[in-house]
Amino acid sequence: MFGLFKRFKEGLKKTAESALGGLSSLFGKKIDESDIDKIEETLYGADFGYETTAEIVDAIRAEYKRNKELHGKRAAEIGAAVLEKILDGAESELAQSEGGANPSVICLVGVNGAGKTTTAAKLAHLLGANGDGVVLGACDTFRAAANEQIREWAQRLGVRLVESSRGADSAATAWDAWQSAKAKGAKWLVIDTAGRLHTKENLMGELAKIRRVLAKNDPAAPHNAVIVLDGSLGSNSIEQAEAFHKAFGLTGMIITKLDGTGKGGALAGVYRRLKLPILYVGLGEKPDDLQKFNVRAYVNGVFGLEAAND
Ligand SMILES: Nc1nc2c(ncn2[C@@H]2O[C@H](COP(=O)(O)OP(=O)(O)O)[C@@H](O)[C@H]2O)c(=O)[nH]1
Ligand SMILES: [Mg+2]
Repeated sequence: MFGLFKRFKEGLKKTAESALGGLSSLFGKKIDESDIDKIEETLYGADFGYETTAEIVDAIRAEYKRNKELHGKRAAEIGAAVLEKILDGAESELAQSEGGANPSVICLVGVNGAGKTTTAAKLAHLLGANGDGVVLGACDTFRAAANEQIREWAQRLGVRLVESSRGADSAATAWDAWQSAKAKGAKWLVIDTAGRLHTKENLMGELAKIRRVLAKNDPAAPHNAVIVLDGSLGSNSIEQAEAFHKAFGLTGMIITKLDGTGKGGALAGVYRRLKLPILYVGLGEKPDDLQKFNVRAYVNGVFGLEAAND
């Protein structure tokens, strides 16, 4: 566990700054009404949304009513407890194939630039770190640069890659990738797909085809249908996630770029609405910056609190 809280705290620095409007600067002293108003305003600014902001601030206000000596740090702890409860159930493990006879498939979907390809590579690296076999399927067959980008990652991280020529049928590539993973006895198959607008029906249809082809190999595949969301897009990601969920039947989410944004609060809004587990979060651009989502570490990072065991 060592280092996990620190990693989240580091990655969530910008959100913590905008969420708290410097609440951590109030840690050592008593707060007043205007501080609470400021906390409310800044929680909106970090894209926590109306409901979550209201619940957090109501709890702080209620305590302030009872105790006018309320310190900033205690207020942060109260807020953290509320947020932790909102995110109850958000942690989860990747689903695995029954009995492990077939590769466990993770299919990453989402709009362009969300971080799918980077995340596919990081995830393959992470899953392979303990010796499990991993195959990466390059099913973004639209863009010329797509293959090069994922190939570069695969070479750098030493991950086995199955790709096809540009313009090839992405579902056919998914088929090849599954066959290769099966033949190699790989435990995991991570499939990267082309970015698509959730409003384009034909592209959404292509995802359905990838699913059908995978299911011919293994009716349970893909075991994980995961949307990759750009965490810096704030509340816009809710609409995206809903559309993909409707078209593709998502099982989980990965939220990227939490390090690059002050809007890391949107994660709570997406979870509230979709109630899909947040499997991993992206806290930077390095391979090790993809981290398993941990509610306590996220919440403490947001509220600038230290973890007892870190
Ligand atoms: N700072 C930061 N950048 C990220 C993260 N994840 C992805 N990126 C960057 O986001 C950009 C788009 O990523 P890419 O994987 O190509 O997105 P795709 O179009 O969905 O495949 C790239 O420049 C990535 O380096 C993250 O967690 N943090
Ligand atoms: Mg890509």
